[in-house]
Amino acid sequence: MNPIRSSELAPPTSPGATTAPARAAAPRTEPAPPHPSRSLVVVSNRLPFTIAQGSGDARFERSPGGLVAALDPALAQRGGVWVGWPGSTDQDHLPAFPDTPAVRYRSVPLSSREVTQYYGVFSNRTLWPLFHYFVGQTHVDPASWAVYDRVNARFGAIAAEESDDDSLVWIHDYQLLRAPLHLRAAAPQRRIAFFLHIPFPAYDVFRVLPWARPLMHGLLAADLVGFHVSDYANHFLTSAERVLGCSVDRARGEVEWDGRVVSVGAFPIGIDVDTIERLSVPAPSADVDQPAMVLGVDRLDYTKGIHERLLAVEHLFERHPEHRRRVVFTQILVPSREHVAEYRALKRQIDETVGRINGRFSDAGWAPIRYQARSLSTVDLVALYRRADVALVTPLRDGMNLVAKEYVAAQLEDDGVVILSEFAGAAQELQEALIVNPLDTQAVATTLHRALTMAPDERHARMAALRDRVRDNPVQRWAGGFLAVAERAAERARRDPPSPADTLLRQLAPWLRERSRIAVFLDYDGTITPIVQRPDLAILSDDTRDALRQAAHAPELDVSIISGRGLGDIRDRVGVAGLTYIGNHGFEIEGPGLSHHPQGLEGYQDNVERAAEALTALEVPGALVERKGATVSYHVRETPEGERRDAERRAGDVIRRHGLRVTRGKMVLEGRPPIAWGKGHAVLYVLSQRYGAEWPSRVRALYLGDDTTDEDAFRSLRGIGRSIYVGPAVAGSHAADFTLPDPAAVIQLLRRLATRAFADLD
Ligand code: ADQ
Repeated sequence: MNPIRSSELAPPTSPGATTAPARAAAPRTEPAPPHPSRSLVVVSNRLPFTIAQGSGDARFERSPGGLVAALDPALAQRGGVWVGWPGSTDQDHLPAFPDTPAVRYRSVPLSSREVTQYYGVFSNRTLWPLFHYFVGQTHVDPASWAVYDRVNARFGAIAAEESDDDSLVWIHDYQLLRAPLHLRAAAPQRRIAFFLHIPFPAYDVFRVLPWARPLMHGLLAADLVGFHVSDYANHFLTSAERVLGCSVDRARGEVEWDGRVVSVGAFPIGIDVDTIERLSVPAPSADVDQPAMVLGVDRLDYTKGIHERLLAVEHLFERHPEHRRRVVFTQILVPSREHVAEYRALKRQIDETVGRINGRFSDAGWAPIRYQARSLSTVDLVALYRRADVALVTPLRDGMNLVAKEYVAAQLEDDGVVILSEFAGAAQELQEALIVNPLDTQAVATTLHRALTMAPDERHARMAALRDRVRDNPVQRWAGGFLAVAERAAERARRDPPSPADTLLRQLAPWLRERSRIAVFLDYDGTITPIVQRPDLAILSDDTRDALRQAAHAPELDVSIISGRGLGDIRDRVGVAGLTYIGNHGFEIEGPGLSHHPQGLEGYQDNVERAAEALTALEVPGALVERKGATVSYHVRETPEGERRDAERRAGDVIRRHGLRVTRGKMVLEGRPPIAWGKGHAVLYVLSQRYGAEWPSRVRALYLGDDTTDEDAFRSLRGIGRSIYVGPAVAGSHAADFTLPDPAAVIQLLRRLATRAFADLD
C-alpha cells in the first residue's frame, strides 16, 4: 500500500472484543490532550511527497490522502520530524524539503538495490501476499530478508537520532516491522508506537514465514502495536503466544516480552470527512436518461478482487438482461507496483476480461464496462462518488479499505448503496452495507441486482446509518486517539516493568512443571560474567558464586558450566563444588559421576602446541594467544580495529595449516582438533549419561549462552530442551528459543529455578 494515503484515527478497542464490531465496543472518549512537551517523530516508508519533474528543477509535491491529513496537524501541534524515503535514490540531487519551524523532514537514503530488495521483494512479494492470505504467492528469499532487516536498521538508527526519550516515535506499516527493535536497541528508553495498515494474518498463516520469530521480536519492541480491527489484534496476540511463548492478557490487550509490557489494540482508521464533504457540495446531476453507475475504485492490486468483480458484473448482465443499456460499471484503477511481475500479469488479465465482456454485451453506443487506469484528483474522485449509484468494494482481503468510507462520506443526501466484501476490515464497522463474499461471483451479481432495484426507503435508511458511522470517526480523531493511547502504553510499559527473568520464567513455567528435575547448562564468558577486554579479567562476582552455590544445593537442579576455556581454568574461576564442568568447548567433561575426554584428542596435542607458537610469532599488536590444552584461542579484542580483520585472516591460515579446525567466537578464533564434537555434543552426552537415552521424559534441559560457539548447543536442544540467548534481542539471527538481556538476568533466573519459583505461577 501507499502508507501516506491512509486517513484518520478512531477510538481504540480492546482486542478481546472479538464478536462486537470494533467501533461499537469503544467508549466515545475524546483523546487526552497530548503531552505538551512531547515531540512526535513519524516514521514511514515514504515521506509525504512525490518528486515532480517539471520543466525546471525537480520539486516535491505533497501526496494526497488521509494519513497526511491526519499526521500533518499532529506534527504541527507537537512539533516534530517525519522520517522516510523521499522516493529517489539520488540522494545528492533532492529538492529542498518543505520544512517549517515546527516540522522537519528527514530522508532515509536507499540504494536502488535496497529499494528492489527491501521494498520490491521482501515487502511486496513476501509480506504483502502472505499478510493478505495469498500463501502460494509468497516469495521466500533470504537475501531480500537480509536487506529488509538492514534497511529497517537504518530507519531505526535515524529515528533514534531524530528523537529523545521525551519524544513519541510512531512507526507505520509492513515495510518497517523490524524498525521498532532496531530503534529500541539504539535507544532503550524511547516511547515507540507502531501501526499496521494491512491485515495481521491468523497465526497458522503467519508462521509460514521463515522469519516469523524475528518479525515478532521487531514488533514487540514497541510500547503499543495497533491494528485496524480486533481480529487482527487477536491474531497478533495468538502469534505472540504461539510463536514466542509469551504470556498474553487478552482482555487487557497486553503481552509480556523481554521484561516489558507491550500494549496491543484495534484503532480503525477513518477518512478526512471534512475534505470529502466540502468537495461534495455540488448536487449530483439529475439526468434521468443517464445509465445507472456502479463504481469500483482501487489501486491495481490482486488483493482488491478486481477480476472477480468483473466476473460478477458479467453474471449480472447475463442473468438480468433488463440492466443492459441501463447500467454501466465504471472501474478506476491507479497503477501500482508495475515493476512486480504479478502486478503486470494482473493488468493483462483485467484488460483481457474487460475486452471480452464488452465484446460480448456492447450494443448501440453502450458498453457495460468503462475502465480507466489512472489516478484521479480528489475533486474528480469525489465527483465520481457523487455520480455513482452503487459502490462495488469487493477486495479479497483489505486491512480497512478507505474507498468504501469515502463513498459514504460523499453521499450528503443519504442516497446510494455500498456493496462491501466481508474480508475488508471496513466490514467490521460498516454493517449497514450489503456484505458479500467476493469469491462468490454469482452471489455478488445477485446483490448488485438487489442494490440496483433497492427501494429508496431502504437505501436512505442504510446510507444514513453508514454516514453516521463514518462522520463519527474522522481520521484526525484516529491520530489523536492513537497517540493518546500510545502515551498511556509507554507509561504502562515503564510502570513496574516485569524483570526479564520473571517474564521468561512465566513463559517456561508450564513446560518446566511437567518434569521434576531441571538440568541447566551455563556458558561462562558473557553469560554468567560480563564480557571483558581480556579473558583473564573475567572474574565471577561473589553474588553469582552465591547463586551457583544455592543452585548446586537445590535437590532437583543439576547445573553445568560449559566454556571454551580449558577445564582447569573454568573450574578454578567458578570454584563451586557439586557442579559439572565442561571445558574446551565440550572436549573435557568432569562432574559428579562423570569424566569424559573424547577419543583421538591426544593425537592433536602436538598440533595445538605448534599452532600456539606460530600464532604468537605473528606478533599482531594486542592479540593474545591462550593455550588451553586440547585447543588454542586467539583473542583480537585488543587489536586495533583496522587490523583485526587481517589478523583474523592470518591466524585462521595458521590454525588450518596445523591441521586444526577454525571456529569463531566474539573477537576470538579457536583452533580445535577436527573431531565432530562441540558444546552440543557435550550437552547431549551429559544428559544421556546422567538420565539415560530417554532423558527428555525425565528432565527438562535449559541451555544459556551468548556466543556463536553456543549455536551448536541451541540447535542440538531444538524441540527437546529450551535454549536462551544472552544479549540484546536485536541479535536476531541466533537459533535460541528465548533471550535474556544480560548476566544479571541469568543469575536472577537461576535463583528462581533453585527456589522452584515457577511451581505456582499461572
Ligand atoms: P490501500 O491498499 O492503498 O491502503 P485503500 O484503503 O482503499 O487501499 O486506500 C486507497 C486510497 O487511494 C483511497 O484514499 C482512495 O481514494 C485512493 N484512490 C484509489 N484509487 C484512486 C484513483 N484512481 N485516483 C486517486 N485516488 C485513488 C492500505 C491498506 C488498506 C487501508 C489503508 C489505510 O491496504 O486496507 O485501508 O492502507 O490504512
